[in-house]
Amino acid sequence: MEKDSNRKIIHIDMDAFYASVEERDNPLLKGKPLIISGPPNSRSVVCTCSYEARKFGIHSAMPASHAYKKCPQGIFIPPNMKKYKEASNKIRSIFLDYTDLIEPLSLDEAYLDVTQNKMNNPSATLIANEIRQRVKNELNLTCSAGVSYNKFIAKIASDYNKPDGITVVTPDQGANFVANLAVSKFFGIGKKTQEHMNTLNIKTGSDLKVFEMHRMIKLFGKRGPYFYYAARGIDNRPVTPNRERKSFGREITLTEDLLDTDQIISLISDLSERVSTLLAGENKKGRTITLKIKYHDFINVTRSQSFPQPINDTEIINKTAVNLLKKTNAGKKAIRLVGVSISGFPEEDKNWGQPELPLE
Ligand code: TTP
Ligand code: MG
Repeated sequence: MEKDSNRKIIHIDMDAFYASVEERDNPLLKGKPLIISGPPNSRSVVCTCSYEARKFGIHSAMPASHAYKKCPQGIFIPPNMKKYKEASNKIRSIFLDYTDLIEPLSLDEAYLDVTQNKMNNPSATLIANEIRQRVKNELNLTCSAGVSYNKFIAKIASDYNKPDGITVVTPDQGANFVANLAVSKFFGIGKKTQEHMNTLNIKTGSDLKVFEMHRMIKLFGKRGPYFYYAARGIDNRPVTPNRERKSFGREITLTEDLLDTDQIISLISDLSERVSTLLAGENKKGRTITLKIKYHDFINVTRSQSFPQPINDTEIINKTAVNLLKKTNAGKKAIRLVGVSISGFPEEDKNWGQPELPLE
């Protein structure tokens, strides 16, 4: 595979998105530890929290009750998806001034391919800065940007100078950037693969790079080629606008294994809401709901249900996913990941070809 370094890819990710929208709309909240979740005495989980709250060790997907223990003076506010969706649409319309090649990953995150762009601006860095400035001026929110020649590096770069920062990795710097990268940052490397790599003494991109393709495949199976190329700073996946996606899904990896069914149901409700928001944004309906569970021992199961008519309703997605949960051993066996997705779009393009990177 040729190293495709001619592209210009920007990854944009909003800073503490839901929390920042709430702070913006109520300045009294500014600088306070703000937690977006249901009440702390409920089974709810944290959607996100302000950077101030992160200082107390609070993070996404943590039970709200834990967040309360860590920071009793925290301000707990329930999510208002309509507001976040509205902000997300406005951000998207800013992106559209530059390119139609936009691949949203969630309400607050997207890849943009600006190799060719509507401004005829040859500098992706200037475009990224302009977008950041416009998001600030027009939405009164901050975001962070990663600019590079592929999606893999752009996404990692956007996290480097968070919040309100930008990181540029040029094609010349790519190999070095990846060489110094902890393998945990690679897409699709979870705890289990990390442990496997640890036993092989692989800690960074440069440790990974020593393996030839055949060895990589022997060690990591079908994900071998991805690791082989990623370690060399190569990722030729195109920026794929959503209409070409065959499924929309969201999943949460838990920091601690979870046995409590009520808490899993609460996570499913959060995920269903996010999946349905994604669908609404793309004006899509799907026929098949899939629940994915990964148990503490890393065994994955998926359970699906299909409907005669395509749907997009949050309640139906949620109810279906919760019903599917009963067909798993969750509640008996602790889990470490839960995911909800929808597929089976009527207008699906059967020739859709580019596979996503393999997930663990
Ligand atoms: P993130 O981009 O992961 O987080 P963030 O924007 O809040 O913070 P950061 O500055 O680190 O980017 O997710 C975007 C939004 O998605 C987040 O504001 C809330 C929502 N979300 C959930 O509801 N549950 C989750 O488990 C996660 C990870 C995010
Ligand atoms: Mg974000």
